[in-house]
Amino acid sequence: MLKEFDIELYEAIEKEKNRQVTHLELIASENYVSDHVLTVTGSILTNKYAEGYPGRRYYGGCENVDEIEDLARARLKKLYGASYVNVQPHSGSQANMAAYRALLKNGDKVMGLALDHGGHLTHGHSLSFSGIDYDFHSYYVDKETEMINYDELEELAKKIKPKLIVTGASAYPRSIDFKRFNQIARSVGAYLMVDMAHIAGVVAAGLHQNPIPYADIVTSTTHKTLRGPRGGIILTNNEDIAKTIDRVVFPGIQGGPLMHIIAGKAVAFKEALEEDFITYQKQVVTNAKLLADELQKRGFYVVTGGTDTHMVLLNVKKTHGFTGKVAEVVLGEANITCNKNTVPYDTEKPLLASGIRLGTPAITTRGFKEKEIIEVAELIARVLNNINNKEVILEVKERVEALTKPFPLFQLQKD
Ligand code: DSN
Repeated sequence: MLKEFDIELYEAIEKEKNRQVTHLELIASENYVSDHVLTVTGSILTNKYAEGYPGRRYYGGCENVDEIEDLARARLKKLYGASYVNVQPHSGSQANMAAYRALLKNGDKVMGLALDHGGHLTHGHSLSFSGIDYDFHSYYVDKETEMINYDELEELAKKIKPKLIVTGASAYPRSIDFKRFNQIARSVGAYLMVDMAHIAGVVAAGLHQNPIPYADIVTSTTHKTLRGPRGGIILTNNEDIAKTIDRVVFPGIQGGPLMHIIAGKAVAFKEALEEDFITYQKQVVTNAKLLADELQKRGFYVVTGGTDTHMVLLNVKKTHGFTGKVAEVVLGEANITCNKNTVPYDTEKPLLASGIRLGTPAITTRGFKEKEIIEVAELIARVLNNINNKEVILEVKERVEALTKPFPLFQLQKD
């Protein structure tokens, strides 16, 4: 029907569908949602205004969406063992904005992991609202180990005396000790906030320490390892903070919640509570560890020497002499999608970067196991060892097609 009404848009979506089906998706923050999540997020729920919260709305006719939001909230609480949750943030950035506004006043001191060491824009970058509204001080990973040095962090926190310490990362492949973060934050009288966006699925499956017992506020997106629709969530065990968060999200930052997305979140949380999800996450981590090993065997420099999560960070500048941007573009020509990424102590600007970030959530959803991961590592190496050889790139592109074909993507390939 869309084809007849709007051919330009239809064709653009078809092209994107084809790209998702034929490319090897290695962006660590992406995933493929289930047919159920797709159905619900494209449903009639998009028609409903529901400003407020279940039972306390500013619009009539909210009895059904109340039920939906309550389902999402109950499932999310169960998934992480949290007492209070807010499922309305439209994104991870808005969830973080709400968390800061709930705990801080403009100008308050905050510590966050530097962007080029794995942190997120909203952890204090000067161009983000976070760096503009608050007095952010970066902490860094250790130059040798490329991992967080908790003793140094503690020393820094004693000097800076922040009101809040933020942890969680976008490009840090190792597990994070939230318990230790809690001890450090408490020792200087600071709040602790954990942005678990990247590892939310790994945490839900019990394969990474759960931040809920240790953090005053936990934020996340729902579309990365958690494999839900694009959006944000906030969790806490503190009733007073929970009340403030609700006020800050609405009416503080947002108006009407996206009820179709909240319904999609409810589906994703139900999926994440199933046994299959643990099996999936175990494979995600196994695949990432194997990818790191196989790339190391092929001469690549894996930042921190490996991974504990879904993510592998390569410093290609160190081993191959070209930037992450070059690597991203050439891999793209072979239908391998990833993103350039700065590495700790990078001398390149973020738009060039010395590294690339790879992730296994999407290809694992697709069904890739050890055998396919070894082939993925080989294909990456073939391309990056031959960036000027068009024949090799074409040959890899054909191998990518052969590798992905036996793994149809839900409805996309059945249409
Ligand atoms: N842009 C996301 C990522 O790729 O990690 C973080 O928000």
